[in-house]
Amino acid sequence: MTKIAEVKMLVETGKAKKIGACVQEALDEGVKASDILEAMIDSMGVVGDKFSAGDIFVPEMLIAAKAMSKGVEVLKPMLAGDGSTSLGTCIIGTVAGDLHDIGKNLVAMMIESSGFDLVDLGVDVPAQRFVDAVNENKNVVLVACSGLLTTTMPALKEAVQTIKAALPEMKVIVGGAPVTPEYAAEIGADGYAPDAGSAGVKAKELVS
Ligand code: B12
Repeated sequence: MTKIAEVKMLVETGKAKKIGACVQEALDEGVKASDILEAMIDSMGVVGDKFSAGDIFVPEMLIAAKAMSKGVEVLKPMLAGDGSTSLGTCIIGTVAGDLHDIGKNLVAMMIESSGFDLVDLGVDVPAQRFVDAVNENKNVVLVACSGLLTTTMPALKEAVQTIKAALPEMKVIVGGAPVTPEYAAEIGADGYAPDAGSAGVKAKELVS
């Protein structure tokens, strides 16, 4: 089995203890960090499909997520930039009712590496908390909201509308698997990106 296939298998079977070493071995063999990340994201798709099909349940999704996070920890130094410049502060969080954070964490990493200072509010963030965080932190230029469930898309809308009502000039970027560019525009967000790499690029575009 190739190292990358092994990494995928370790994510799908949720082997958090073994994955760090395996990711490191893949890197040592010359596999690119971005290819390893892509393979792990693919694996989370496989996990989601198995969940939809009723072959696995929430605990298995959770251990797969833990394994993915451990793998990302090893890749982080290769994927993130040096953060030496600052375009301002970005507040990020997953909206109320939603506990998914892997995608949000990857987006946070790429926005940070695009030159922003980052304040991560975590998951299940009430709309007003985004506004409070803008007021509590210095030089906030962007708020990024993540939503992974169709049932939390209304919470995404509430977050954007609460931010815009309190802070009309603040730029807001949204994303997450069920979010489309059309939905982002409809709820009044300034930007949308489908993945972490393009989130970094879009974030920069929005504030320049
Ligand atoms: C892992 C996982 C979990 C874990 C989460 C652990 C964690 N720490 O994150 C746990 C077990 C907690 C979980 C719980 C649930 N989950 Co879940 N979960 C997943 C799974 C398998 C992977 C998600 C993931 O990490 N993907 C990998 C990352 C890298 O991708 P991503 O999140 O999409 O992020 C990328 C983009 O969307 C984008 N992006 C994300 N955020 C943002 C933000 C901005 C600003 C931008 C620009 C871009 C952006 O960039 C990211 C990086 O490239 C998905 C299946 C799937 N295919 O996604 C289901 C999935 C999302 N879950 C689902 C469900 C149903 C649930 C539960 C309701 C199950 C239950 N019955 O309890 C609960 C809900 C709990 C809650 N209240 O949130 C469904 C959602 C269906 C739907 N359409 O609403 C999915 C799709 C599974 C399925 N096929 O049915 N889950």
